[in-house]
Amino acid sequence: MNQKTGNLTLDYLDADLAGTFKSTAGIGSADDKQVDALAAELNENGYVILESIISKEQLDTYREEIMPHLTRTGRNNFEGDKTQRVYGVPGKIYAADPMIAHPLVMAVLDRVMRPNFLLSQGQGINILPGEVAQPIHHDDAFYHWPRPRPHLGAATIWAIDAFTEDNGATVVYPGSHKWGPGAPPADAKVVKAVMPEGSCVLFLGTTWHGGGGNETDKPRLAFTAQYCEPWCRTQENYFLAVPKEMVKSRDEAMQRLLGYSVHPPFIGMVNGMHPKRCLQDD
Ligand SMILES: O=C(O)CCC(=O)C(=O)O
Repeated sequence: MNQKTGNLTLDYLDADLAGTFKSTAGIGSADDKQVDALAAELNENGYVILESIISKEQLDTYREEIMPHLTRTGRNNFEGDKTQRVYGVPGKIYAADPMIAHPLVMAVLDRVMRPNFLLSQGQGINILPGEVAQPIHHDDAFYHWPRPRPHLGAATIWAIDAFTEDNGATVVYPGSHKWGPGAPPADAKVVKAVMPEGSCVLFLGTTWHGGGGNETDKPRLAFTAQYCEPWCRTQENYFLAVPKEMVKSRDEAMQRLLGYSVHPPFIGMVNGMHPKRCLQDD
């Protein structure tokens, strides 16, 4: 606080005021040059593909644990008549955590989002044979703020099965994050995020994209993690969707992403204190 004028100063707005639980912003770790290059590509094209960055063992564990939860197909054409979805994944299993808090993804997001960005949605998606293409969209659309504008979020879609030309690979419109209002023009360039299993496509919340149609006879299994700026409302309410015991047993990175963190000076506080105190009091 500026004592003379009584105005909040910028220093105060950015200060980590918490005494006990310091900020865990900057949880990513990767080679700086690699991260610079990926962030530049993301800012230029609106998306980037990170190839083969989780292990076969992690993929297998996720597949085994998510499958019992994929019991329902969609309720509308956005969710997809032949697409199984499960929401609130961090409240059901731990096996998506290596994707949600992947160090390379975190490091790239640290370059394009404010410190202490949050997880906004964690969803399992299984596109079944015969599914048609999902309506294209950009994920930030529900934050009603006119385009062109900066992104307020970003998302990963992880290929648990390899994404191919014809099994429903995510379609992405390069450069569309810079577009103004309205749907993509008919002649807009579109690419398919064809990638090996264990890879993800990372795109900005303003980038137009959609799930592809599955013309094969096998499902296309994926996991998507969406992130938002630390001052935005998250799509999923993790305080209700993730049992406290499951939060307590997670590392600091996951706790922060699930909302047990503060965007300085005080967004996220509980009774004027850091929300992590609520993990201690019982
Ligand atoms: O499944 C995909 O490839 C994309 C899914 C998507 O964009 C969504 O459900 O919002």
